[in-house]
Amino acid sequence: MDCLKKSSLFSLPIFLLYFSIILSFNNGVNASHKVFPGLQSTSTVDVKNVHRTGYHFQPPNNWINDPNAPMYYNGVYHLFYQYNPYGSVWGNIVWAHSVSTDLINWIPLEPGIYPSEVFDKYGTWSGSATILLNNTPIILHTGIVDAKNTQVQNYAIPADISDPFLRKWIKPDNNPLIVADVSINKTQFRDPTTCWLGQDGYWRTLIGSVCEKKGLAILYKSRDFMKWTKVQDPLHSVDGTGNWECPDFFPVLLHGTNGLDASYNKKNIKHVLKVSLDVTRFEYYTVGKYDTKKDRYIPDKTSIDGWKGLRLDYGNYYASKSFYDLRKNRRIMWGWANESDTVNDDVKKGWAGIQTIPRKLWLDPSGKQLVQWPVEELETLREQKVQLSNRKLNKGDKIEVKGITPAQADVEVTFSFSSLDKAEPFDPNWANLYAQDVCAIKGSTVQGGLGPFGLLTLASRNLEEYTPVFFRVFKAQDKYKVLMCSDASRSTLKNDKTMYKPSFAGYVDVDLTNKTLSLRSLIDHSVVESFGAGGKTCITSRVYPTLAIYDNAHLFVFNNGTETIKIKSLNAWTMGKPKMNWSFGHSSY
Ligand SMILES: *[C@@H]1O[C@H](CO)[C@@H](O)[C@H](O)[C@H]1NC(C)=O
Ligand SMILES: *[C@@H]1O[C@H](CO)[C@@H](O)[C@H](O)[C@H]1NC(C)=O
Ligand SMILES: *[C@@H]1O[C@H](CO)[C@@H](O)[C@H](O)[C@H]1NC(C)=O
Ligand SMILES: *[C@@H]1O[C@H](CO)[C@@H](O)[C@H](O)[C@H]1NC(C)=O
Ligand SMILES: *[C@H]1O[C@@H](CO)[C@H](O)[C@@H](O)[C@@H]1NC(C)=O
Repeated sequence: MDCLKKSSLFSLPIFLLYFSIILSFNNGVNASHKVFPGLQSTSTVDVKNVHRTGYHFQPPNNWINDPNAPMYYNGVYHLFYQYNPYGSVWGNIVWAHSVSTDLINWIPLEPGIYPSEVFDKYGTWSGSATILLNNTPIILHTGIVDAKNTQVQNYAIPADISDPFLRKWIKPDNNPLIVADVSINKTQFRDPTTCWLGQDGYWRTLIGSVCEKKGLAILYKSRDFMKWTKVQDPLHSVDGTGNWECPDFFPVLLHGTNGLDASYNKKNIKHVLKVSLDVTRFEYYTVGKYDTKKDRYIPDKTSIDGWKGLRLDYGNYYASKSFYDLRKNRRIMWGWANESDTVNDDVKKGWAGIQTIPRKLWLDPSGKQLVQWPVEELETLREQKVQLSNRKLNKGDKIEVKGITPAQADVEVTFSFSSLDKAEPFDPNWANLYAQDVCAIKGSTVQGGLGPFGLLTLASRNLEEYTPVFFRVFKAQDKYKVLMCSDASRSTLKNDKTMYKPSFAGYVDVDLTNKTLSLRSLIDHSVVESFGAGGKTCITSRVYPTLAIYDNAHLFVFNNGTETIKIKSLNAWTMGKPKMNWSFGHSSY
């Protein structure tokens, strides 16, 4: 592939078209993170706790972003993450490190990787872990070598493999392992994946990149993990999608919910390629086939390959990374949920960013999409429980769920209805819109036929503030379309026009034969993570109520459609606080 050297004359009209689309989304900013040089080392005066999460992963203060190199090794889960030790905006990034035996309670350690050598002096960015055949872990990650943002791929290994927590990591002198050749834009060349071993005995990794607006998953091969060569063509690329960050490539079983090691490659599988699209700041994936002879990935015809494609999550969720958990034979994914408030708010509150609850993921029996579900360990935090069943909701009704702490809760509800007849017609013009745009038109206050119905989370008593998570069923020409929304537009009374309050939404590809729809929401002070239809569609919203805080937060179930909805069953729990012993470690940066 000679992307940068190729004449672009032939593709100029297409290029211009994409370019204008990208510009209209992007406001001209084409960097991963907005950079605020003056604020990067502003230390926190006062850590504001009101919107801190109770059971999500979050250090005591400062900025965090991408989860890095998650792995399970010798009985211990490791989570590294991009962290600014000196401030609550992006900058000064090191790899903070925490360990756990259950994915819920964590012990913080000193940073595992931080800038110190010529090959990473200007930054230690994201990367992944691979467990080698001799059962030792190795990390591949991106180093920034100069002020011009030149990116190379480095490796790190544990200093003492007998230390159960793998506290210290070494970056050997033969780094960097991979540098960009002339065909690659070296400022857009990052985030190596977990490596997989081909039948030919070569390790492979993907590196995210872009060339002339074509997103790329560049493929490298190595026999000994030290000497890497670029494969001529990328594993996959898509015109007009812009820069690909944090690619993730893994096999999934055709049947069942078990996970597979990255190198597994037998007949009973498909592959998934996930990329974080820098331009839209969302996570897209396709399900497809990995042709190992050609070393190419081909998405199935049922998977849209681009901005209209499936997203892992339709909300505040980015830079996710999955790993194979040998302990429970499952694939687990971590994702970063950024803040939706303003940079000034982040500086004031002294922290920014959380990791979402780790999710188990597997292929839906249809073979067309993934299913995601919070890891079962989360249920150990469930405390007081309330239950409702067989409760009717007519149009305009709402029922309060009492007896738990709605600001820090886990809610599972199954709705049923007796007919699909009242589903509203789906306007054919909406086919060109994103689900989010349809939700902005048809919100919870717009009465409908079959829906809107769902939960009002983080609600103040008189609904001055609330974040509704709900369904709305439409009748399109040949089928029903189920819209799921998590709408932040009324989430806060804070009068700041610059605050991000999107009506996040996705469609749910679900069989309505049984006339039921289920929803689970993890509510945690400033985050609502929701899973529709057993995890087929997931949406994370970050919200900042001013009234609906602590004990003044309420939870309601509502229906605003003419079709009567029944709460078939509802189980809700107060969630406890995991141990995140933050006084331990955090000594030396
Ligand atoms: C490389 O990427 C940067 C950042 O997007 C861009 O400014 C620059 O023009 C690109 N260089 C080339 C040669 O395309
Ligand atoms: C239901 O619709 C009515 C009429 O638009 C609106 O006033 C009310 O707030 C809606 N209820 C919810 C829970 O959004
Ligand atoms: C419908 O319900 C039956 C009985 O509970 C169940 O076996 C079946 O899987 C359900 N079908 C769908 C599409 O949910
Ligand atoms: C935190 O961890 C340290 C070291 O393991 C231990 O001594 C201390 O008691 C712990 N503190 C809490 C509050 O759990
Ligand atoms: C999270 O923050 C909002 C508000 O500033 C931005 O609009 C999003 O682009 C951003 N998301 C990511 C993944 O950075």
